[in-house]
Amino acid sequence: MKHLQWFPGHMTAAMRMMEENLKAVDGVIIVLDARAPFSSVNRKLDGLFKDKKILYVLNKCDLVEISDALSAVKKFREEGKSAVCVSANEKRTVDALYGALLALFKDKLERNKEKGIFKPMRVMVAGIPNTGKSTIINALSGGKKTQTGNKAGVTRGKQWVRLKDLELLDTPGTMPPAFDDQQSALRLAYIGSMNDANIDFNDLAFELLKELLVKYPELLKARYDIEGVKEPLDAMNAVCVRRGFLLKGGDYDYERCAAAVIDDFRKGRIGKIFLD
Ligand SMILES: Nc1nc2c(ncn2[C@@H]2O[C@H](COP(=O)(O)OP(=O)(O)O)[C@@H](O)[C@H]2O)c(=O)[nH]1
Ligand SMILES: [Mg+2]
Repeated sequence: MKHLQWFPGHMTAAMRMMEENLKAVDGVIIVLDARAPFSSVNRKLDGLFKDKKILYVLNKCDLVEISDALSAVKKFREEGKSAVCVSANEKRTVDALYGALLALFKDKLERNKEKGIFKPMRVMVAGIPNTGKSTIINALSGGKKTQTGNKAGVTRGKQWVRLKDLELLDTPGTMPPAFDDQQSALRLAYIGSMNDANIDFNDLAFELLKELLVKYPELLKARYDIEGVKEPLDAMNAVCVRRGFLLKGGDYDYERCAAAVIDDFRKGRIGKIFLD
């Protein structure tokens, strides 16, 4: 597959917005995708926020086995980082996230209270595109989206969402300027964090099937009713036959096949798949 492209230039404005707001925030939620929690870390953000309290949120945990989610969280914690598993659409986990945020700021909130200060902790919500940042803010705020308007030291027009003890700032997704390896870039493409417009879906589905044939052959077999397939091209062909993705004249319609496979994966229809 040709080298995946990404465009740091498009991310510059978002990075600048975050830098400008850095002074105004007490901490940061970095939202990761639980299907690829290590690939979806943007080290540039980790660097930007190095002096802030950071909570890593592995979101979309409904799309992976709970054991995979928990062992990923454990790895973050072993590095001394605060991390939690969340499914933005599951209230119980969103409540736990709120609890984890309060715990992160417990000392400061208590110190403020002793001084008679009752101002909310300000938290920026950052991460690569499509990890569920906006959904999490909506879930935390119960969809209220109480906007507190402009704040001193904050770029005009910024929308803060006020919760009881917290105030959240949504940010646009930002990609790392470079990837350690092509594997991580591919995984971000599978989960929809890359711009699909720059991606050849046939290649992407081929690479995804290659990976799944090794790691989750039983899920592929169950989803597409394909037996004894070892090679990704054979898997593409078998899916075309099973689903009737055929062109006039009987050739395989790889485009429809690829779109279906990627969509199935993204919606969790192939099963619970952990990529990292
Ligand atoms: N399955 C699942 N989908 C989610 C979850 N959180 C968000 N999404 C979906 O992921 C997509 C991107 O969410 P969005 O909040 O716009 O991401 P953002 O770009 O980080 O702000 C949307 O289609 C959401 O419905 C989750 O916990 N589980
Ligand atoms: Mg968003």
